[in-house]
Amino acid sequence: MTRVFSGIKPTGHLTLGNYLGAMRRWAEVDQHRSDALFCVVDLHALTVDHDPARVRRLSRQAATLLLAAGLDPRLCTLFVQSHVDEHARLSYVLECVASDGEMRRMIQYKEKARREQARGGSVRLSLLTYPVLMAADILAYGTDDVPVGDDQTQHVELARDLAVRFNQRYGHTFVVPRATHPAVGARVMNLQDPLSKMGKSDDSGPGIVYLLDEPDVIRKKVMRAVTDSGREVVYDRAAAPGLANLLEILAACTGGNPEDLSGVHNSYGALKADTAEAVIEILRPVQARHRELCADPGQVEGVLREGAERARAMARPTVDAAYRAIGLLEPV
Ligand code: AQP
Repeated sequence: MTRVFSGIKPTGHLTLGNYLGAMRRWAEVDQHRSDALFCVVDLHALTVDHDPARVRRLSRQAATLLLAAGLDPRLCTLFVQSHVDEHARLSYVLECVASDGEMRRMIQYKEKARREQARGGSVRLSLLTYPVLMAADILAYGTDDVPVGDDQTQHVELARDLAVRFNQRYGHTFVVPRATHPAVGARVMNLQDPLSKMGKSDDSGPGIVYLLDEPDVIRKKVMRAVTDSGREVVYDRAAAPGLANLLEILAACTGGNPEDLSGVHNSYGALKADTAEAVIEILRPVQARHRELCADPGQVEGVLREGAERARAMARPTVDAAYRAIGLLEPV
């Protein structure tokens, strides 16, 4: 059975981008068709300026929202990265096959380092090595497929390169993984800046739809989305990125196709109103289930405890094998 691994970073409240680009497919497809592990990757949240209490709160919230979105612990393994030591153990070994140059070429590193510097902060070393830890997350489990939004493709490519390099130098140890993407919703853009991804740690609140936003808030955000000059509703990513983003969101929520949907709206207002209602409808059951789970926090804790036990048992043999292969003496 195909092994699938994917994660979500508790760096902010989860967004519609996280849901359409990743979580929904994890729940609807991946956990049913594969041996799937999903992880709240909290160590990754420490790579930028952070508030410890907030990271803890967001980690719990992310796990709760993943369950609310439909992950079922009878079908998949859900856990928190820092509860399984194998990730950090393997990350160090992979740092020994990665190069400084390939880390500095990572687009997300360049963007986030720039952002940290603009805020007057220093760039943490862990931001540079983040993709290696992500490679460890993936490789520790013998992962075949990594379902992600297309912003993560470069990081999965790095995991592939490190797996191949390690296997060539030290003997076959890792499965070489590949990224898989949803057909629509792979890149949901910021409503106020349709050339930038809708990212949960961005500062532009009005451009981001959060999974726990109230319907009225969603309506307001979508109705105020930046559109393009012109009147006709056309689907053209390059010439009309704001409209294209709305059409893609509507398509991802309704199961349609952005091109066809452009033909059925004769004004920007009508497109926005339909998109807002489609988003509200798709998030309604997730929000309801989230409320139920919040009333029973012991349930979420139990899922995470069992998930970490299962994950540990799955990762340990591969990480031990990597330690032996690279030349470390077995513990006596
Ligand atoms: N806007 C997006 N469109 C489609 N997919 C997205 N994902 C994130 N944003 C979008 C996908 O969600 C999964 C979990 O993402 P993550 O939390 O690991 O990190 P990220 O990609 O860095 O997401 P954010 O929201 O942009 O976080 P920050 O702002 O902290 O960097 C991934 O599969 C991702 O592709």
